[in-house]
Amino acid sequence: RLPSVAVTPGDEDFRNTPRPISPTSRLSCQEHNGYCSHYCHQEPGDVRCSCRSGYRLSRDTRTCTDVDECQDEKLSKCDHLCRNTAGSYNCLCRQGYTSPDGFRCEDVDECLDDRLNKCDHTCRNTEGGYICSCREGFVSSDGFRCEGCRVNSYRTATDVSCKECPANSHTDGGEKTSINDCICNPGFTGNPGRGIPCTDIDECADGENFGCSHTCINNPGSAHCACPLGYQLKEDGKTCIGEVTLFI
Ligand SMILES: [Ca+2]
Ligand SMILES: [Ca+2]
Repeated sequence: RLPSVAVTPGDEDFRNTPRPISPTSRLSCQEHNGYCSHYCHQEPGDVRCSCRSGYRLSRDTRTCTDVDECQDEKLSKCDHLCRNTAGSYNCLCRQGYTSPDGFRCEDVDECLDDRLNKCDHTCRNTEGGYICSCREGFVSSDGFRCEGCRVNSYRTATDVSCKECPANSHTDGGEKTSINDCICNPGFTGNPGRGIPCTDIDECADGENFGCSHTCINNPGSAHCACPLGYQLKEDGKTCIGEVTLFI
């Protein structure tokens, strides 16, 4: 056997080119590259074709066709997705992953990249993504931004959303972090932080009848004085004065 002669590879496609039919005709690499798609090797009485890497010689022994590496696990080593190309293939990673070597896919730590991390407060990296969370006293409506809990509500680190203060209690502002921030409304007594509900104070039972000269009427959050028929409450709201003449 003569040594193979490599001929300048051409990208010509001879599939549609009529060529002499072997064996009667003697092919030469000098003529139309021996009708080889890629490489032509001159051999006694004939030529032998070969292909560039990533291609396979077709059954006609002349034409080179692309190898679909993605269909063969022995040829492609993609972690996630494989895309066949002419003569080769590419690996692709799903969103949230990056490839260090063009084959493997590794999770991106979005929390370490200010362009990727959209969290207002706390960022936690996850496989394929990341999760934002808000500090206590704040809540997120879109999963990224954090808004303070409104007045009369609070959120602890373990609460999913802001919780309303118990009945008859309030806070002195927003962004509250604990039920301890809920304080009883005026006229109510209790301690929500200790589980004691805020209940109405009976001001009439203070031993001084709330300062009323006659009748004391308790009501939620307060109390007021009242007078018997024929009496009138003075401007102080406490004292009933004189018998007023009734004109009937
Ligand atoms: Ca290919
Ligand atoms: Ca991630």
